[in-house]
Amino acid sequence: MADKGFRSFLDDLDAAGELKRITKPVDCRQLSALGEQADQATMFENIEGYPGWRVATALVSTRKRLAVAMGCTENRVAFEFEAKSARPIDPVTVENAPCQEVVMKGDDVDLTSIPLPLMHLFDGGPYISGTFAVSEDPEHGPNVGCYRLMYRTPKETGIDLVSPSDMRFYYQRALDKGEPLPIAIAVGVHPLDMLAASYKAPIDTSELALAGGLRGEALEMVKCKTLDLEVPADAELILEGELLPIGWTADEGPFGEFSQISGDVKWNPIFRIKCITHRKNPIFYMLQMPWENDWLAAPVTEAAGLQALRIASVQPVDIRAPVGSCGYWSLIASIKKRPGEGKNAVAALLSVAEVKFVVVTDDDIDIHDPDELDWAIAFRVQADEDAVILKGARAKHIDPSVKSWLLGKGGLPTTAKLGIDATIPEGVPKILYRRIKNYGRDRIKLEDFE
Ligand SMILES: Cc1cc2nc3c(=O)[nH]c(=O)nc-3n(C[C@H](O)[C@H](O)[C@H](O)COP(=O)(O)O)c2cc1C
Ligand SMILES: [Mn+2]
Repeated sequence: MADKGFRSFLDDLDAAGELKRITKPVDCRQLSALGEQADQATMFENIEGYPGWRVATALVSTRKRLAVAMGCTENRVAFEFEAKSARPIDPVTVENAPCQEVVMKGDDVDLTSIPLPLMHLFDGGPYISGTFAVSEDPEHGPNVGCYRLMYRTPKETGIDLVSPSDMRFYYQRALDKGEPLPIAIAVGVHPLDMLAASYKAPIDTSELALAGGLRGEALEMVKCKTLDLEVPADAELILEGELLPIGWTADEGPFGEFSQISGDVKWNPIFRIKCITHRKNPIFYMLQMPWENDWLAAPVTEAAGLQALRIASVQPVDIRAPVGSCGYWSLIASIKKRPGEGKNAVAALLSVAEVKFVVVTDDDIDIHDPDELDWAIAFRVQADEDAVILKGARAKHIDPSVKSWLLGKGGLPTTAKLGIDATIPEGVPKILYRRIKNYGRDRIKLEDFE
C-alpha cells in the first residue's frame, strides 16, 4: 500500500533535519519534560518496561514542522489548507492493514501494556493526547474529531466531551436512547489527518475526504475487528470500544490545556475498550501540549479567517493566527483594501469562532514581523475611529477572563471582542507613508569600499 502515513512523515522530518533519536532508556513519566526541551521532534527508542514500543513526540510543535507536513513554506500553510480542502478525496477500504498486525480482545485488553505518559504536574492521570476519533450516526454518517483520553483502568479511559461538537451530538443521540456510542480511536496518524479531524467541518462534511484532499490521495481505511466502523489502515494503534450511556458523570482532568493553562476537573462520559490493535513494532504518538495542539489549531483558524474574508468579498493577502494566543484567540491579516474594507475585514474576522482580537493591515505590511505590525498600529490607527468593540459574543470556558465560574452549571460564557483597523485611513495620502531610503542605496555597495 502507499504509505503517506505517520511513518512517512517521520521520514520527512528526518530528511529535513527535524528529528532527534534518543536511545537511552526513558521512563514514561520523563517523556513529556524531555520532549519539551528538544529543539527537534523526538523519537524515544527505548521505553523502560515497554520492550518493542517507541514513542514519538513534538512532531508539529513548530510552524516549520507543520510546513514539512503540508509540503509548503511556513507562511503558505493556511493557503495550502484552503486550496487542498476545496478538493476532497473520498477514502477507500482495504482488507489488510498494518494497524491490525497485533490484535488483543476480551481479557487481553490492557491499556497498561501501552507506554501511556504522565505528562504534566497537575494532570489527573496519564493521557492519550493526540487521537483521531471515529464515530458514526445513522443520519449523518461517519465523523472524525481529535479527542483526548485520560487513563482510568486497564479497559477504561475518560474523554473530554464537554464542548459542543459533532461527536458530542452523536453521543447525546445515543444517550437519549439509553444506548452506548461505538467509537474507534486511532493514534499515530499523519498530521494532515489530525488537521482534517480537528477542522470544524459542518456536520455532513466528511473529515475523511478532507484528509484525503490534504494528503492528495485517498485515505486507506480498514474495518474494525469488533465494530462496524473503519479506521486509517496506516495508523500505529487502534482502540475499539464504546462511550457508556452515563452522561457527564465521571471526573476527567485536570490536563495541560491548549490554552497553556493547567485545566480543571471536568465531568465527562467513560470510554470502555473492547479491543486493542496495533502494528508489530508500534510507535506511540504523544502529542506534546500545548504547542502541537496550538500549531494544529492555527491553520484551521486561519483558513476560517480566509473563508470569512472571501465571503465578505475582501481580498486577503496574508493571515496569521499567532501561537501566543494558541492559534485560536487572535487573527492578524493583511488585505488589498478598497475604501471601507478595513472595517468589513475586521467584522468578518471577529465573526470566526472564539477569535477575540483582530488586526487588519494593508498589503505593504509584513504581518509576520512584529515591528512592522507595531509600525502600522502606531501610524494608521485612530482609536476613536479604528477600534471596533463587539460585546456579548460566544466564548470558551477555558479563557479565565470570561469568568465562567460565575455561571450556573452548564452555563455558556460570553466575551467582548476587539478589532483594530490598521489600514491607511481613507483620505490620508499614501505618500505620507513613504519609507526612509538612504541616498544612493541602489547603486552603492559596502563591499566595494572594504
Ligand atoms: C490535539 C487536539 C486535541 C483535542 N481534544 C479535544 C477534546 O478532548 N475535546 C473536544 O471537545 N475537542 C478537542 N479538540 C477539538 C476538536 O477536535 C474539534 O473541535 C473537532 O472539530 C471536533 O470534531 P467533530 O465536531 O467532528 O466531532 C482537540 C483538537 C486537537 C487538535
Ligand atoms: Mn465532524
